[in-house]
Amino acid sequence: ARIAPGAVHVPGWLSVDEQRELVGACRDWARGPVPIRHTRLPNGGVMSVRTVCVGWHWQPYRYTRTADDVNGARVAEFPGWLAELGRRAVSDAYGGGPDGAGGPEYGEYSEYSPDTALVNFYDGDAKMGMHQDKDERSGAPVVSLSIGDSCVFRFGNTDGRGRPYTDVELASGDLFVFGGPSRFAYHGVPKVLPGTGDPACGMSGGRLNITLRETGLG
Ligand code: MD3
Ligand code: FE
Repeated sequence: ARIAPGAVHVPGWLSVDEQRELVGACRDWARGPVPIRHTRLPNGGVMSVRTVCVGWHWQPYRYTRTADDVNGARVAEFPGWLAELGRRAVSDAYGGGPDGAGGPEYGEYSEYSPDTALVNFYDGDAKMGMHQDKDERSGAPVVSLSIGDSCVFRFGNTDGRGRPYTDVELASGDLFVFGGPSRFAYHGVPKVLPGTGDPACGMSGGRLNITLRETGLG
């Protein structure tokens, strides 16, 4: 369903097998070369979610090749199969008939070439405050894949953290693509709904979110 121009939600996009394979890949990345960690914020706080990066290492407010805030190692290489998955995601969301955006008006999905993935793991009371993603030097869409427990995802506007916003429940296997005018909208995760995930998807608790992006860096 189209939530806003360029923002398309495709429930149940990933099969259970695909979810289990993605969880396995995320488990490998979480071990290293740069272990999963609570990102430190410039104001001294730490994020409640744990994050591991692939391709480029994200820290607020920049991307680096090496994790100078963790262990100095170079992050895992961004695999070709994950870029392929991203192209299929944008194509399905934007080309998918009357519910989708209905055409490649927000860029040619055949040229979508994500070079970084941010893997966020939510356990306990982890949440994410309203923010914009603007550390990328590219207006290409962001692809979001959810696995495990469902969450309330809050999709806002480009002016600020407050209303108007729309709350959408994201469940295991759901795809969300944010492009065009939605690319720089404020968004956040006010809560995760414990016990809602199917263990067959590979998560015994908590929520996993994988976002694919183009950094626009060489
Ligand atoms: C809308 N992650 O990693 S995914 C993030 O579920 C992030 O872990 C959330 O926000 C999560 O930055 C939300 C949905 C999402 C991701 C990126 C976006 C929505 C977006 C970028 C622009 C607009
Ligand atoms: Fe974000």
